[in-house]
Amino acid sequence: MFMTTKARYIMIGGFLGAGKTTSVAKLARRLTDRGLRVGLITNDQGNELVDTAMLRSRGFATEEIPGGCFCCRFNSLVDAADRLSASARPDVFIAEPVGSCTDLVATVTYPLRRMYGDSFSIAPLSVLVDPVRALRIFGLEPGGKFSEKVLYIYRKQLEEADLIVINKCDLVSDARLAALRQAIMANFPEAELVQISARDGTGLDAWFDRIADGGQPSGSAMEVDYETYADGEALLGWLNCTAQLSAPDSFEANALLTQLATHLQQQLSNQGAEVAHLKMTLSPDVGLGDIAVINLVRNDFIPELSQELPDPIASGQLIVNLRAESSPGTLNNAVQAALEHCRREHPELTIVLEHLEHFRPGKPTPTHRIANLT
Ligand SMILES: Nc1nc2c(ncn2[C@@H]2O[C@H](COP(=O)(O)OP(=O)(O)OP(=O)(O)O)[C@@H](O)[C@H]2O)c(=O)[nH]1
Ligand SMILES: [Mg+2]
Repeated sequence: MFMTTKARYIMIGGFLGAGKTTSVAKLARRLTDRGLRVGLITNDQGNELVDTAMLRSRGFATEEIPGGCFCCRFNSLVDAADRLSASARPDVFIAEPVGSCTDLVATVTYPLRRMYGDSFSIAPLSVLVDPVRALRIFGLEPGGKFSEKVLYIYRKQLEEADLIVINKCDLVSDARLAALRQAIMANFPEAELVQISARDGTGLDAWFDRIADGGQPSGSAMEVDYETYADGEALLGWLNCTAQLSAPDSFEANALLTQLATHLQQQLSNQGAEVAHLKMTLSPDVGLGDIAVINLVRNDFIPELSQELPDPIASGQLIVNLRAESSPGTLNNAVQAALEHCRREHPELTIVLEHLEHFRPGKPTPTHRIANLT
């Protein structure tokens, strides 16, 4: 390792679409404003990541580990930290694991503590929760859910959390939040519960203070049935794609992203695919680094532009990252149809597909697993 003093290592987990990247960006901004250097690490099962594009567009030093989760690519995680150390010398690393990943304590933070304890001081593990999704999963409200084996992963994520962070509290009433808090406390009594809105800033100070200097507890890590975990991940379809978009004059990037997302949403709902997270970015080829970002976190919500471009653009790169409970082929058909729809609606637009992969995540096989740290 390049570091001479201990850097803080903060991991922010949680299911797909819970608000991890939004929170990472907020925390990174807060730390940067206090004069600290931050290094961010993103992770995905595929390549060409929306999260990396989004965090880099905000000016943060960001390394990505594509093509597999942190636990299965532990050495890549350490290499990414080394690269960041060489370039940005971070005081604080913030890592976002894949949203379908669990067992992070035994396979990531315990190995880091045992092997790199001289370099890193490890924060308690935060696991974010989208309250609308969680109310459905805990059976408190009706609405689309995932299959039982996917929910196994969801519950395991919460079980290993040191801090369960209910995010998006701006979206739900106090009564709904109280019901959710009660359900979480009854099911996961060991965890500390925090309530925030990464979007409007509510509760962030208290949470950030808690992960800025608290230590991670030791002891037995939770037990995980890797067969069920693997089956759960394999029920999810994964699609990452990039395309180059251009027009002789210019086109409205925000409107185009909204149209694409809405069309995709319709296609996926028609196919009975439960969307976990559809996220897309459009990065202009020229400009100051601003990009447009759109997200959809469940079938019955609306695609939300979380970042917009102020002006029309002449050309740019589209990245699509789609995760849903469905076959990869269904996701591929939906994306192809949505792009085709765009071509028909905007004959002036040239759309050149550069990269497309669609698959089910493979069985997780961690590089290390430390079941108990004393
Ligand atoms: N209303 C509301 N929306 C939020 C909040 N935090 C995040 N979001 C939205 O939730 C969506 C998903 O946010 P991300 O930060 O991309 O979620 P993520 O957990 O990183 O998702 P994956 O990386 O795909 O697992 C985006 O549309 C965000 O703008 C919040 O506090 N309130
Ligand atoms: Mg993310």
